[in-house]
Amino acid sequence: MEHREEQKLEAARAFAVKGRIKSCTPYGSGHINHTFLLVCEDNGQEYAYILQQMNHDVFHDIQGLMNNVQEVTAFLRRRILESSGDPDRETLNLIPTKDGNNYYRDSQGNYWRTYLFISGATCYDLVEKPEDFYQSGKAFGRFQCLLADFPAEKLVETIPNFHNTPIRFASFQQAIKEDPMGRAGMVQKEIDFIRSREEEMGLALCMQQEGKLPLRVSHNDTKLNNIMIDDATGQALCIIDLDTIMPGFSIFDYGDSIRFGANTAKEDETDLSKVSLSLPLFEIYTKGYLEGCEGRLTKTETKLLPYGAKMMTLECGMRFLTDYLQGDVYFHISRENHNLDRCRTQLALVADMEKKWADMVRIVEKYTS
Ligand code: ADP
Ligand code: GN1
Ligand code: MG
Repeated sequence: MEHREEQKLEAARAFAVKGRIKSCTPYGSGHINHTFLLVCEDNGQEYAYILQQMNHDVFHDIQGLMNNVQEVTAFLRRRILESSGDPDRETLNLIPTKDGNNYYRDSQGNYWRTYLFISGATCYDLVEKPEDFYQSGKAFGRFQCLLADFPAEKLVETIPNFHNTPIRFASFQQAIKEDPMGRAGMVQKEIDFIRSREEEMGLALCMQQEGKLPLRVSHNDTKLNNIMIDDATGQALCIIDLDTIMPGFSIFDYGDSIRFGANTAKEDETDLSKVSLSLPLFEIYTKGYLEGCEGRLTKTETKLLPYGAKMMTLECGMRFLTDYLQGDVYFHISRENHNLDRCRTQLALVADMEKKWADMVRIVEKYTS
C-alpha cells in the first residue's frame, strides 16, 4: 500500500512529539504494520520516533490492542525502574496524541500510534553473532517470567485463536477448496506435506484441555526482528511488537524464536539448499531461554520445546501458503510468489527438524536435567 504523504503527515502531527517534523520514512521489515521513522527537530536538536499505521484488517479491536500495549508497557516500565534499568530504552514507550489518547484515527479511518525510537540498537533478520541469539533467548525467557505476574484478565485477545494450529489448518483447507487465485494446482507438493502432518497439530491444545499444559501470558510473535539488541553492549535491550501479547503457550514463544533465528537462511530465501536447522543455534537459544525462565517452566513444557519449534514452523508455513492461495491478503509482500517462497523455507525447515529430532530432544534434556 502506498502511503499518501498528507495522510502520514496528518497522523504525525496528531502526536505530542517535540518540535517540527523533519522527515518521515518507511522503516523496518515487519510483515503486518506500516512502520515509519519520524524525525523531528527542536532548537537544533533531533528527536526520533517510530510512527506506525496499525493493520486494521489483522487487528479488529484497535482500542483493545492499544489498551494491552499501554498496560503491558506501563507494567514493564515499573519493573525496569525497580531494577534501576533505563525505561526509555528497555521497553516501548507510547507517545500520546495531543488530545491525550494512545492512538489516532485519521480522516481516512486508518489507525496510528507513535513510540519513542530506540536508538543505538538493532533488530536482526538473521543471526549474525550466536551470542545475540543467546541473549535474545534469555530475554524472551525473562519476559515470560516477568509476565507471569501480569494480570491476564486485563488483556483482550487481539487475534482470537492466533496459535490454534487446528483452526489454522481448517482455514488452510478452506483456502485450497476456494482457490480464488487458481494457485492450488501449482503447490500440490506443499499441500501434501502439510496435510500429512495434520495429526500432530492438536497436541498442545489437547494437553491444555487435559490440564497438562498451562496457558501463560505470552508474546506470541517472538522472532528475532522483534527484539532489539544493544549495539554497544551486545545485550538484548528491548522486546518490541507487543500486538499479540495474550494468553498462549511458552513452547510456542520458544518455538517461534527457533523457527526464525535457528534457520541458517532468511525466512524468504529462494535457494532452499541454504535452509536448515542450525543445531549450535538451537542449543544456544535453548540454553538462554531456559536460563531466562529460571526454572519456572513445568516438566511437560520443557519436554515439549522441540514440538513447539516444529509446530510454529509448520503453522507459519501453512499460514504463508494459505495467504498465497488467498491472493496475498494478510502478510505484506514485496515480490511475486513472496509468500510461496516463505512457505517453502518453513516446510524445508520442518523437514530438517524431523531429521534432527533426536538431537533436538537431547539438547533440551541437557539443559533441563
Ligand atoms: P510489525 O508488526 O509490522 O512487525 P513491528 O512493531 O515489529 O511491526 O515494527 C517493525 C520494525 O520497526 C521492527 O522490526 C523494528 O526494526 C522497528 N521498530 C519498531 N519499534 C521500534 C522502536 N520503538 N525503536 C526502534 N525501532 C523500532
Ligand atoms: C508476522 O508482525 P511480524 O512481522 O513481526 C506475524 C507472525 C508471523 C511472522 C512471520 C500478527 O510477524 O505471526 O510468525 O509475521 N504477525 C501477525 O514472519 O500475524
Ligand atoms: Mg515485528
